[in-house]
Amino acid sequence: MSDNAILQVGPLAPQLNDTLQQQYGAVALWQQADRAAWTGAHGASVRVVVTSARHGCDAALIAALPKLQAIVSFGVGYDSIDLEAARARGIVVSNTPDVLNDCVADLAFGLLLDSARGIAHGDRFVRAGSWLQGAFPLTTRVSGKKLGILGLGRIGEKVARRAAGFDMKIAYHNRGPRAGAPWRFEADLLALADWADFLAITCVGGPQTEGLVSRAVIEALGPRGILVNVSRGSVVDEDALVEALRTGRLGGAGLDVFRDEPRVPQALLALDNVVLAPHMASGTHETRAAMAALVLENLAAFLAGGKVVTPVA
Ligand code: 8YV
Repeated sequence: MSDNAILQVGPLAPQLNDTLQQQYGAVALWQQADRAAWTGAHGASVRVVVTSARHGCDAALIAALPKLQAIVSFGVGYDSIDLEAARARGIVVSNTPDVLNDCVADLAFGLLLDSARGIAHGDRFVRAGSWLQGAFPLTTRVSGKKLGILGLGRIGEKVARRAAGFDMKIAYHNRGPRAGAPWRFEADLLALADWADFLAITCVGGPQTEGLVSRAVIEALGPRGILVNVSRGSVVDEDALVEALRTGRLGGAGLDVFRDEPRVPQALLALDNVVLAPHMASGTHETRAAMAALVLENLAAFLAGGKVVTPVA
């Protein structure tokens, strides 16, 4: 392996950073004073990029690395990686699917419970001493309600299974019905939102889902409806969402993802009908360790045999 053969785009978990640097001699791109100057001088020696859903790998970086053969990413989402540019050059791309399904679904359900039952709001209420002045307002029942799932993939299915434990009625919208799925397929997202009490977004990000949850979908969910998003901020018309939450045209929301992370629309900070989370759905010790292990497995497999374990389809 030549010097600079592995390039790490941004910081990952400290232990993973250490392994990549010490065991694989990975170069930390984010620590270079001038990124373009570094790729200009050393780009031709890079064979593998290690990145994450957050740090990505765009067409410009791919173009600056003429010998690049693999992009190994930490995270299941790959909307920040230019797959077309990678495919055009025969570059293999891997992600970390499955190992995070449970934790992401857990958080989706947590956000749903919190948005409906006002757990974080109740916590603020107690801390502020407001309980001494009177009772907390009534909240929304979750058990037995209708849950719409946008994107019944591996994570969406885990959300559905949790919902079944709450005796919920479940329907989903995908590009087409998913073979073997026991839940009702709804071809029209607007109809799904209209039917559902709650809509959970678990689809992929990127151009094919950009703005799918439009103003019309948000308004179909309605003043008593709750939107939960653990996918990508890009799936939702965020301006319409903020306005609907502010004016009561949407009942509530639980959001782990935003369009311009870590910046959250200022208007949301003052609202009690939204629960805000800092893109933390996969962020447990257990899941992040499993994701890191899968990154290293993909890297080792590629270096040993030119194939990754979990390629992006
Ligand atoms: C990660 C994610 O937290 O897997 C994904 O696609 O969005 C999250 O699990 C994060 O993006 C990793 O950088």
